[in-house]
Amino acid sequence: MADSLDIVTESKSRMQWWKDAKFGMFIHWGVYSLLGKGEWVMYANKIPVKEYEKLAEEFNPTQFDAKAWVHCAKRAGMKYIVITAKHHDGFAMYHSRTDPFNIVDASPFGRDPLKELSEACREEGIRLCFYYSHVIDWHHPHALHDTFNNLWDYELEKKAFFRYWNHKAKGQVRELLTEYGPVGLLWFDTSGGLSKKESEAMVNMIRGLQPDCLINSRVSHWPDFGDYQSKGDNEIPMHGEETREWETPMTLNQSWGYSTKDQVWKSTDALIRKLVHIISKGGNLLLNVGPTETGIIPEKSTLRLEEVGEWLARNGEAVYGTSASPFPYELEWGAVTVKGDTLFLHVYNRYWPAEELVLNGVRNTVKKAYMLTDPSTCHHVHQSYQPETDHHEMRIRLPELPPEDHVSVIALELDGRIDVDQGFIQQANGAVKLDLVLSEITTGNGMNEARWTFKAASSGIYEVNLVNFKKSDAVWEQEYDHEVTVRAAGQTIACIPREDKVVSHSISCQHPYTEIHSSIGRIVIENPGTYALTLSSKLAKPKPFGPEIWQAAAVKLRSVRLVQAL
Ligand code: FHN
Repeated sequence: MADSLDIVTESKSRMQWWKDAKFGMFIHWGVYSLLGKGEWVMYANKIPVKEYEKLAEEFNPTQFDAKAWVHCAKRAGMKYIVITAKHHDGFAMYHSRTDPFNIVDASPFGRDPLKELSEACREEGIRLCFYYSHVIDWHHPHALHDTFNNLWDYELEKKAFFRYWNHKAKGQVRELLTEYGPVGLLWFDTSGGLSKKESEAMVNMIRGLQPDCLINSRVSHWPDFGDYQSKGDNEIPMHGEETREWETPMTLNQSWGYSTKDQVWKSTDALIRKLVHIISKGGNLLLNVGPTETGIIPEKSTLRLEEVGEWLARNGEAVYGTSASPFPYELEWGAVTVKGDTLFLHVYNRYWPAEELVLNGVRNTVKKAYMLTDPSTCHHVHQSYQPETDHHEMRIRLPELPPEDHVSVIALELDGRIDVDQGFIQQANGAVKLDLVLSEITTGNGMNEARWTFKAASSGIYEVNLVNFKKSDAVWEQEYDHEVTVRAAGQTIACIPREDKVVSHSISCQHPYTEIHSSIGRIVIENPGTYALTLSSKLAKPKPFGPEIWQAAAVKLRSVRLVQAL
């Protein structure tokens, strides 16, 4: 029997390719693509199984070209593909011998797209991975989820879950692991209602068939399952929020499956910023495309992916195989990654500073600073230290205009292992951002108290704001039905937070959430130095227990942001 050290070592080496890869393609494709209303259309419109089977008879994606899809992923700089082998509609997108409701036996297409993809991926060195909806299955009479079941065809009382689980779910996972060569990763979803024992049985079966195949956390709703944490859809955590490896599944517009109506596309600029932002926090980005019923990835997606790929072709050194930013907070001008003794500063062009970039808290000496796309450049760096406040400041002289499209990367070669002040320190734009997840939280009487210490580099008047993520259907006044109190530097300010400012270009807040700032008041900092700050609010909650699949909270209080006003 392997001891726990062996298990950790095994998991680490199994994970290495995925950790280095950083960027993958998610593909939601199935019979539902015919209707162009997303992958939940069967449930939303209560389409009877018999009618849905007729739709399958019309599903004939003759333009599907596995090589073209794999090239598209490769050109985008993606290193792995996760495709829906079976989504919640129960239709297998491969030739399953376990259940005839599959693309070869139940549609006129007659080809096995997963076989073709596995060959194309092998030729191109891309890891092929499968999404499998193991609990929700609206086609099978005995599939049983804790919430989302087909109750328009079947009766809850007559369901015998084991009949679905042992035959279809386990049988199909076995097929995927035995007939398509090495599988990089099995991506499970929506496991509500699955027992711990059933979750363990699934994991053990996978480990027995392909020990190197990774498993995401959604294989179970019990904590600590799988090799890494799948964040909620479109969710980006704060620094330090995750103790495990993690990945954000993200839509290019607001839908997973093909949708004719949804035209809310993320721009290339936003996509590149989100990619480097996620990597700088230590995560992977799994970015989705929803091909059409004919088998084409929509042009709005391919164009954006190509542009991301062009950027990565020039700047990939600062992305692949890097590790997370050593700063315990978000930097407002961009993101940071690390490789060996080199620090990469990904400066968002929209925040390109005039003349110089100021970075606080780095204790190392910089040996050389250059633009990643032109290592022959050498930028002047001035470093200083204030012993009274233990404050390290670095000023990097920059060209007037950013040299790259979207995000320009500055490489800093340091004199040794990166050493950064781990406290919350004021950034060059005068802001100090205190994230809830890195506070000490005391709970009690409904009103919780979060506490931080921070370093102010200069004296002055500071505006105090709360940073919130508000869900589209949330009623603000129901969440903030109480006064919030902030105490710092011997002063107390209090108010009921309002929705004062909507941040439309938020980097970490995404659909269905919007970033809202609430002004709480002002505090005076008499002298530079270290201060304690406490925040009392019902919404100052500790990290929720267990995996969060559908992001649940109506309003998430993320941070307190101080910014020097005068
Ligand atoms: O219900 C699914 C949804 O259709 C989609 O597949 C996403 C992708 O992460 N997962 C579920 C909801 O979290």
